[in-house]
Amino acid sequence: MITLHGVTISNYYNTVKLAPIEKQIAFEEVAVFPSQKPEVLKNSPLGKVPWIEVDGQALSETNVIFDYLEEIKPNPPLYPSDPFARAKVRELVRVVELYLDAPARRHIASVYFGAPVNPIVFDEARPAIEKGIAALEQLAKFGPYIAGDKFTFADVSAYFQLHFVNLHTTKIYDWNINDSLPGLAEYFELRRRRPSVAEVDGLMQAALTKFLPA
Ligand SMILES: N[C@@H](CCC(=O)N[C@@H](CS)C(=O)NCC(=O)O)C(=O)O
Repeated sequence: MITLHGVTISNYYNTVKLAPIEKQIAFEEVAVFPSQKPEVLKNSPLGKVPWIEVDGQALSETNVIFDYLEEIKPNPPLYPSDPFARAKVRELVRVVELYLDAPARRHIASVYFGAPVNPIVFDEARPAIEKGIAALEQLAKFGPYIAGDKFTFADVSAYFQLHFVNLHTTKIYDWNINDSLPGLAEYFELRRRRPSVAEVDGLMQAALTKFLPA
């Protein structure tokens, strides 16, 4: 049995949680916050969530967990079989993580914990997110899925990561990224109609409503 460790307010946690649901792999959840405590570090070397535990061994990093799940249960597939199409899905996952989630995340202390906005981060993060959005606009197919006509790991990743970016840009810049990327609002809407996404998203929204500062 796989156990998934992390918290419902974490976009990465929900991203990884969606994957076994989609692949119909049984798992259990263990609630744990990211931290530098030894009991977390021994499982997730940077103290981040999520990680999964399989037969007493821990595995961290979302895209690595995606690959592992695909290998242990190839069906239903969440990567295309064609090697180039598969690499394009990985490219989307990476662009969203490195060039959208990461710059938005610089505001996490303000958005999640109510800290004052750092003026340097305020000036630096927005242009970085704009670059990420331009990259995503070039790569996203919205056909209707983000990598084309099949639901893939790129959708598993994009839904929660982009939601997280929007939470930050809306709060810090009064900027809804749906207004900057044609097709994104419709994409969010469509994805929310997928039962697996609706289930995980509903739990995340409820947890965020309780957790986020007013
Ligand atoms: N690269 C990691 C990122 C995971 C991540 O940043 N998780 C956040 C929660 S959404 C976290 O644990 N943050 C605490 C920290 O960075 O110390 C992955 O792909 O899983």
